[in-house]
This record gives sequence, structure tokens and C-alpha cells, in this order.
Amino acid sequence: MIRMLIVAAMAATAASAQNPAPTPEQKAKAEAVAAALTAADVNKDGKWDKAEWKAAGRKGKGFDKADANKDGFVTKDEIKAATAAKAAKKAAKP
Ligand SMILES: [Ca+2]
Ligand SMILES: [Ca+2]
Repeated sequence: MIRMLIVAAMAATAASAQNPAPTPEQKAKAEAVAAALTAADVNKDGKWDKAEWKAAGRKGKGFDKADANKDGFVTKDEIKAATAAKAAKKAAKP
């Protein structure tokens, strides 16, 4: 398990160093999340605050996870990073 995580981490590092473009699956996921973000972005500031996040039916815990810089907003970039991290974690599982 640990070895697989290391391999996944190395693969993610190599991918970001050599090929910054996400996989089609990651891209589709990120776009789906971005579309959901646009729909839930009530005040149209291009990011989610916690109220908007919860209004979209998401859990507060997920918000805290996605808000990487802890500024109280989740941006599309943070969504992308969280989606990629989730995909990498999933890929590491057998
Ligand atoms: Ca907003
Ligand atoms: Ca943030």
C-alpha cells in the first residue's frame, strides 16, 4: 500500500513536471465541478463561500479540505487541485 502511494506520488510529480495537462477524465471531472460551481455561485464572484457550498448540497468538511489556502473561499483552481489529488488517491488504491 505504501509502495503504491509512493509510485502514485512519483507518477503525479512526473505528470506535473512533464505534462501539466490533466487526463481527459480529470478534465471532465474538473469541468463538471466548475459547472456546478458556476451554478452555485450565487453572488457571481467566481468562487464559493461556505454558504454557497452548503447550498449546493456539499458537506462543510469537504469545503475545509478544498479550501487549500484557508481564505474562506473555494476557487476553481482549488477545486482542480482537490479533484486531481482525489484522482491520484483513487488511482493509488488497488
Ligand atoms: Ca460566490
Ligand atoms: Ca481558498
